[in-house]
Amino acid sequence: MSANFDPVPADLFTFGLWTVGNPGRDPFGDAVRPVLDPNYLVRKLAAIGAHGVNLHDNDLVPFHATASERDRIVREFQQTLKNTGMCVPMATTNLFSHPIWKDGAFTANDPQVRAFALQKTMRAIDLGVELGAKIFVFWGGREGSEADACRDPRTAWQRMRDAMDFLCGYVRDQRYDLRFALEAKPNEPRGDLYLPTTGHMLHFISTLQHHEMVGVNPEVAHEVMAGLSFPHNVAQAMACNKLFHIDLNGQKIGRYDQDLRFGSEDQKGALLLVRLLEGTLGGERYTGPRHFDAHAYRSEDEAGVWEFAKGCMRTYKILAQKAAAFDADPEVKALIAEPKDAQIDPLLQGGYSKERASKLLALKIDVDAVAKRGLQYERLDQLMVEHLLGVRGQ
Ligand code: GLT
Ligand code: MN
Ligand code: MN
Repeated sequence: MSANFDPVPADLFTFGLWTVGNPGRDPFGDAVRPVLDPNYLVRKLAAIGAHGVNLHDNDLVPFHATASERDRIVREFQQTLKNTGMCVPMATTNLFSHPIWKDGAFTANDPQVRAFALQKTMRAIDLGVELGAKIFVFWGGREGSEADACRDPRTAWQRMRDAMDFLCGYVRDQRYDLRFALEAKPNEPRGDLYLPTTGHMLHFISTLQHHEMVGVNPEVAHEVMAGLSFPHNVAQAMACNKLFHIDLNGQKIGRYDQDLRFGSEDQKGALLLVRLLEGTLGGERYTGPRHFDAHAYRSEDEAGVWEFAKGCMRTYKILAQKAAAFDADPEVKALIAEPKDAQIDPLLQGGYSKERASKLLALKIDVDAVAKRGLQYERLDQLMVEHLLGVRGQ
C-alpha cells in the first residue's frame, strides 16, 4: 500500500479563501495574522496540491467596491486561476458580517433587509457563475434569534422558503448550471438558528418549489456542536441523494464553533466519515469536492497556516487508506457479515402485501435464542481502534 499522502488536484481538496485567509480574530481578541491577498492564497493553495478555492462575494470583492473595481478584481483573479490551474467549485454570499444583517437576512423583519439580501445574493450568484462555480452554498448564520418574541418562527420558515424559491427561479431564468447546498448550524452567531441540523434542512428542502436543485452542505463542527453523529447525518443526506457539498473540519462536543484542522479531534468519527465518503464499505462514493472549512489555531503565523492546510489534506488521505484497510480486513469482514435468511429476507423488502403479512405472522421465531446471541461489537470496535493506532492493517 502506498505511503504517499501528498495531495494532488485529483483528490479534489478545496479550501475557502476565508479559511487559509483567516487572520485569527475571535470575540475576545484582534487579528494575529495579516490579511492576505486572494491571488496569493490561490497560488499557495495550488503549490500544496489543492484542487480549488471557494469564496464569499466579499472575500474577493469588498462590500463597497464600485462596478469597475469589481470587474478589475474579478479579471485579475480569473488570470490567477488560469495561471495556477485552480478552479472555483463553490461560491456563497456573505449575509452575516455587515451590521444590516443583525436581525437576519432572508428572515429579517424589515422588508428592506430581505430585499437587499436577495439583491446581494443574485449578484453573488452571478459572480460565482462567472468564476465557474457549480455549487452555491447558503449558510444562514444570522437567520435566528435571541429575543424569540421578535417574530413567529413559522414566519421565519416561510421567509426562508420564499427566498429559496425566488433564488431557484433566478438561477433557472438565467439558465445557470448551478445547484444550491444549504448548511445547517444549531447556534452561533445567533442564540438559536432556525434551521439547526442537516436533518431539518433535508425536510425544509422537500417543501421547496425546485427541491431537485437544492441539497445540503453539512459541516462536521456544526453537527458535533449539536451533539449529533456527523457520519449519520452525512449518510442520511447521501441516502436522499442530497449530499451536494461538504465542510470538513474538527470540533470538540459542547464548544463554540471551533473549525479545527480536519481530523484533529475525534479520529474515530473522522475515520467513519472518510469511510462513508470514499465508499470503502461499499455503496456509492461521494464524488464532489472535499472542502475544508477550518482555520489554523490562533497561535500560528503564516507558516503555521500552511502546516494546517497540509495537515487537513494529509489526514484525509491517511484516513482513506485506513478505511480501505479496515474494510479489507478479513476479521472485520467476518464480524460485519450480516446473517442471511432466505425465507425471511424477501418478507422484509418491498413494503406491505397481504401475503407478506400473513407469512410474517406465521413465522416461528425463537426470541430467547436470538436475544442471547452476542454480536461481538466490542471486538469490532477494538479492531477499528487498532487500525487507527497503526498496529493493524499496515
Ligand atoms: C463561515 C461559517 C461557515 C460557512 C461559511 C460559508 S462562512 O465561516 O462559519 O461554516 O460554511 O458561508
Ligand atoms: Mn461551513
Ligand atoms: Mn463552522
